[in-house]
Amino acid sequence: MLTFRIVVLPGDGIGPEVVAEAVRVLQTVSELSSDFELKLESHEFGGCAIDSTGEPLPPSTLKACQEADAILMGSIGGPKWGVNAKVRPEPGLLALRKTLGLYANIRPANLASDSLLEYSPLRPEIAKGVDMIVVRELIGGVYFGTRKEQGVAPDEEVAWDTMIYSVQEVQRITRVAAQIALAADPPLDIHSVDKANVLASSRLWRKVVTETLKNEFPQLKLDHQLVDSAAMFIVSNPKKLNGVILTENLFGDILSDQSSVIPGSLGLLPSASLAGAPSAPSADFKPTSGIYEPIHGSAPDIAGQGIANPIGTILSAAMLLRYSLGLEKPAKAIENAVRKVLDLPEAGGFGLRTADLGGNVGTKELGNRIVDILKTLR
Ligand code: NAD
Ligand code: IPM
Ligand code: K
Ligand code: MN
Repeated sequence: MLTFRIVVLPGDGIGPEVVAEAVRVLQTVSELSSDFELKLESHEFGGCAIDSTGEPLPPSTLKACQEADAILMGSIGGPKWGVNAKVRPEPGLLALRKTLGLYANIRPANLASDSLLEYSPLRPEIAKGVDMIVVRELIGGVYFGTRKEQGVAPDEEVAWDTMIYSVQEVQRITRVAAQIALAADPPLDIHSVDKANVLASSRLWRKVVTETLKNEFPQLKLDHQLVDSAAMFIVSNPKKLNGVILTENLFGDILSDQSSVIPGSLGLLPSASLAGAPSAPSADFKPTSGIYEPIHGSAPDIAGQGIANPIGTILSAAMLLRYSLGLEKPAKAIENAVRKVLDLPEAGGFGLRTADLGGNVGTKELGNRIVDILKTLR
């Protein structure tokens, strides 16, 4: 029997609420299997860690993450540790990603079920058939370039951030995008998104993406989009961007939240942050650790009410099983259980939904139903 160590970082706001449901889902697949066992342990991270230890990423949490087979995270941050606070949670997340070398952030955006078409703010014919994967560079760009805060002197009137990319950083994320594209049959198209009409770092990006794909993956189809018009296409004609959207850190952050309007809620979308391309679920699977989290934040506006949508976190747990543990079967089972819960002929024929999708079931109830369905899907 294989034993895996999973570090759980619930975080702040709705983080602990949505993570609790994903943890129950993982415990359920662990109990249902005689092939593997998941050992889950929670650690403090983010605002809650600032409150108890003075820092967002305590050394004990970092150490546990470094030793884990995979990390399941909720979300960090909130008004209590807002942009003017001396110590903030967000730098802790950037430090964790950087220390673990997680440069590849994979954010699939598609409809978990066609029954969600009813609730997409886009017209059904626009939303149906959208299947995009945002591959976001995660530990470079303007997030990590040198920056200067505005000083305390009254006449100090500047602050700055630097967007910087090296050839090697662009090459490695391009290779991840290419391997994801090639893992599909037929291979996916790659849409590289930049702002090469203005930014020097984007001109380097475009050149390196073009050369890397031409030299190493000539079979793949590549086009370049400027980020402003790509943002427009995501809500007007998203299928134009079906395939892999390959982009830098900040653009990927923004475009992935935007792409969540297609299935109807930010609460639905999962992510994986990895130190390389995901390994194929096959005999030559190579284990790699990573952080798995919904793409949304701590949602202070609804925290504590028990109404957050746990599906993004539950689908992140499925990605964890697939990419870090090589467990394709339970990953699929979780995805099927999510689809089934959305398709249930209840609540007026629209399936079970949390409030963000126009429904009235709570976080726990939705989690319960997903767990119940999972138990029938062996
Ligand atoms: P947010 O993603 O927390 O929320 C944006 C909107 O989406 C809110 O109206 C919220 O209620 C809704 N929403 C988000 N997740 C939902 C869910 N699961 N179910 C239902 N509705 C959901 O963005 P924000 O309010 O701009 O940021 C709040 C805090 O979260 C900030 O401190 C930010 O830095 C942090 N944040 C953390 C992460 C992370 O931990 N990786 C990601 C994004 C934002
Ligand atoms: C995300 C978040 C983070 C980011 C913040 C909280 C640092 O928005 O995970 O998408 O910008 O990467
Ligand atoms: K998150
Ligand atoms: Mn974000």
